[in-house]
Amino acid sequence: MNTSAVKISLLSLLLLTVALVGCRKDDDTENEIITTVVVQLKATDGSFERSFTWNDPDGDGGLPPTVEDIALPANKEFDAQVFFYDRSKSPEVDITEEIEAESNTHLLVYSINGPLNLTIVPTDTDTEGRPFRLKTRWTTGNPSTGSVLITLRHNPNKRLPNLDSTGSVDAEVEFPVRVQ
Ligand SMILES: [Ca+2]
Repeated sequence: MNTSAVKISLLSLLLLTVALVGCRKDDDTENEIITTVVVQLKATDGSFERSFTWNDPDGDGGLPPTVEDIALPANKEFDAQVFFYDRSKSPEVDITEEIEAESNTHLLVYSINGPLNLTIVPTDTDTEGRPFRLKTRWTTGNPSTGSVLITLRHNPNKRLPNLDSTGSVDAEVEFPVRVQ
C-alpha cells in the first residue's frame, strides 16, 4: 500500500468513527438493554384486565427467558399497551417513556402466527401522524391458540410502504396466545 492509499484509509476510518459517535449521541436508546416486555390488556367492557410478561433479566444467553401465556376471553375487544424495561439494572429502568418520547424513530410490529382468532389494529400514531403502535386494539374471535411476535424497530423508514421491515430491531419477543 502506498502512502496516499494509507492516508485515504485513515481518513475513511476517521470519518466512520465520527459518523458512529455522532449516531450514538443523537440516539439515547442505543445503549439501553431491553430485558423485559410487558403487554397490558384491558377489555373495553371492563370485564378483564391483566398484564403478561416476557422476562430475560440476564439478557441474551445465560438463563432462558420466562414467558407468560396470554390467555384472553373469546369474542371481546381489548385496549393494549406494550411496556419495555431494563431489569439488568437495579432498580429496573422503564424505557417505555423514552420510546414514547421518540415515537417518530420507533415502530412496533405485531405478527400473528398459527390459527389464532385475533386481530390487532393501531390506536395511536407518532407526532407526525404516522404508524407507531405502542397502543393497539386487540379483538378476539372464537377459542383458538397461536402466538404473537412483537418487534420494536428503531429508525424505521415510515415513508416506505414496507416500513415494517425497515430500521433495526431493538427488541423482539414472542408470546404464546390462547383465546378461550
Ligand atoms: Ca438470558
